[in-house]
Amino acid sequence: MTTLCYANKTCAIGIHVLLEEIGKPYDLKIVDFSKGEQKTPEYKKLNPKGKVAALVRDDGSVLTEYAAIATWLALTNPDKKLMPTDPEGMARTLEALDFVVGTVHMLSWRLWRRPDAYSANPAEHDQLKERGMNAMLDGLAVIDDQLSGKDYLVGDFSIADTALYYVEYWAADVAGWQLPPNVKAHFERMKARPSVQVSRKQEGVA
Ligand SMILES: N[C@@H](CCC(=O)N[C@@H](CS)C(=O)NCC(=O)O)C(=O)O
Repeated sequence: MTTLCYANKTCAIGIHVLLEEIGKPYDLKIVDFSKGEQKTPEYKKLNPKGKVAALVRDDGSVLTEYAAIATWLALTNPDKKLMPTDPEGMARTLEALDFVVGTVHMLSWRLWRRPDAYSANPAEHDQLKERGMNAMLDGLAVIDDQLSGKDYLVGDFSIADTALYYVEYWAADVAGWQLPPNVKAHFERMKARPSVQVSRKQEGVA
């Protein structure tokens, strides 16, 4: 049995969607940030980084980091075709995935969401949030161009799309920003997938 350790409405929603796409049994664990559960000794025994997503695999070993978990899920479930297997397609998938996770999420969204992590001075927080929002919208504009004429980031649906889905959810539904047109269409396409609908229902996002 695969267990997903998961925090409500965070980047782990993309891993949740992937597990639904794969369709094998798994357990969902909610790590409640409002109670600081990600920093408890019990959770840090599982993931010393004190973050989600974390995946406990059938052999009991733990895998962390979105890109690593998503790539491992894709490679161990080749019949689900969650990423291309040719060198060019694989490289393009990781390129798109890394941009979403590394730049749009970690460098941009986090600045908007957690200005306190960058400055202890509340007077600076509005400016930091504005920089985060602008960086996020710049990143989404780049992705909008990449999506031109395409349904998904690298052709067919892939692990890069589940990452894009979680930042779309944050930008549109949490922050209330207008998504650029191709990104908005991608978000709607993702929400039409049964896997996303299950995950939204379980998270109370729908
Ligand atoms: N680079 C990590 C990012 C993990 C991360 O920042 N997770 C956030 C939720 S999206 C988290 O667990 N935050 C809890 C905290 O910082 O206390 C990944 O790709 O999985």
